[in-house]
Amino acid sequence: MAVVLGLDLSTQSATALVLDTKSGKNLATARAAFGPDFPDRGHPEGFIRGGQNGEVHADPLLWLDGLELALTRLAKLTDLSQIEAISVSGQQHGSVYLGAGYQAALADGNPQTSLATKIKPVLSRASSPIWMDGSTVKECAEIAAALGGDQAVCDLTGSVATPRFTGPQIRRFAKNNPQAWAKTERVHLVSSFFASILAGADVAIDTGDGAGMNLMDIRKGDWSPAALQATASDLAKKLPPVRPGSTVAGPISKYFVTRYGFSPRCQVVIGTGDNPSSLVGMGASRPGKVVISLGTSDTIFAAIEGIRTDAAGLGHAFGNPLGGSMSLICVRNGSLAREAIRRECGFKDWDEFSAAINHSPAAQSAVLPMEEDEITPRRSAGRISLGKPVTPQSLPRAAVEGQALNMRLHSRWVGTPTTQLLLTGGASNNPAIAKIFADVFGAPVFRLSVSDSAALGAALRAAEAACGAKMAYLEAVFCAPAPGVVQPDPALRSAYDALEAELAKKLS
Ligand code: ADP
Ligand code: XUL
Repeated sequence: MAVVLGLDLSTQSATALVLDTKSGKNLATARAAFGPDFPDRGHPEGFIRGGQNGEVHADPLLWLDGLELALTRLAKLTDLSQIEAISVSGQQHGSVYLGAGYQAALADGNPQTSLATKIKPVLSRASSPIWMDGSTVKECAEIAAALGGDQAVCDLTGSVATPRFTGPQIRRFAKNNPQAWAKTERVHLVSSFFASILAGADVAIDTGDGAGMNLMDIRKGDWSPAALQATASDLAKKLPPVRPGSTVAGPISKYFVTRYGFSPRCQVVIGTGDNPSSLVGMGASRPGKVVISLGTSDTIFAAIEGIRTDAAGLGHAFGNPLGGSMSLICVRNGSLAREAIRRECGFKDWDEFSAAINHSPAAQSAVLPMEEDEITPRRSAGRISLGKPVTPQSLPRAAVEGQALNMRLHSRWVGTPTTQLLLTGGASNNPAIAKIFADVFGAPVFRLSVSDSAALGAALRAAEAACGAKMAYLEAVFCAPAPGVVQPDPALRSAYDALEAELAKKLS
């Protein structure tokens, strides 16, 4: 049994979580928020607003500074030399482009220069497209045409060609910046980039996160030569290999030993995406449990038997980092839309927002708050109103109900009834929001005692892959539901059915 570290590099923050698997204790959690902790960088939500043609990028150097700040804070809370293994969770689909000299930069153990200082000169693309980027509609059509149409891409890669996915993003870069593409020697996902930073060497992409690229053969768990060819020239040699999530990359780099006091024996396990990582952290890696994550994006996902794909092209099949696959639906207008509504209503905090929810009757009206262009459903920014007209007082409830109904509608293709929901992500701690999800899905809602499920999943994967711990034991110890299950109100069922039917009609 061991002390392990899980790192989550998400859209808005870097989180570091240390567990002692023997005592079952969470020894320390530290976080650095890319916006509030780095006000001079000018990216209050961690990404770069105002890109052309739907581009949304982020600064990989800010992510590196965020990692260093989280580790600096962590070192004040716990002894980092006791950590035996680390793994990483990263926001999915985002990509980092590295050019000549990148391997030496990764291996540079000099503690006097920061990670950002080492990596800056070897970036062949200054910024990283992230999952919010919708600029690649044309490239998606080109990839689909080359591979025989949407259904063929979906059968091959688990998803239709999807604008935020890495393959279409790479294609757009290679087409628009051929010189910079020629200079690119390696494309990493956020998860594999940070695993490489920790290992001080190039590290593989896992099958979980690799499935979010439109490049991996979902059944073989390896790059599809046809998809690579349809995407960009020379892509095969610019990608790291794909490996199972249990792969141990090697010992931590000298930089972390000398700068932060890690043991040179600490092992790095390859990373995965934040949603696959949360699947593990929620104890839901075997089929039967449905997870809803209310973070920057709202996602609903579950481990599934075999592979299922969404004929409507909005849902995805990803790899399950512990083997098999998982379904996923991602809604872009999650927490940032709830924040926008909170601001619009003039509420100073979440307590006021929640009070407004509690003072409005349920299942009367719903609003799908697409404050920015949405990906599920694929729609330009705008709101869809359902049921009775909404008032300023009822808007918070109507908006959260609209978000929950939208998820319910778009997860029907998975085909498994939701008998219980596991809720995670920043907004899951809000009891008024949790109650709406219980009522709309007609299922009890559980939350876990350890929040930060993506970082927790990374820590559990590290313990299993590098320290020989058994996942069944780890789940029993760290993934127990917190007291206070939220029960649904069955009397609301028919009203929500009617609102969902109205939403389906308005979207058809
Ligand atoms: P990510 O991992 O995508 O960076 P998190 O899961 O950490 O995001 O969630 C961050 C979001 O959680 C914030 O944008 C904030 O809007 C939301 N949040 C935090 N606390 C509450 C709350 N009590 N009620 C509703 N939303 C909340
Ligand atoms: C999933 C997705 C987002 C990101 C950021 O497909 O795009 O959930 O992983 O959290």
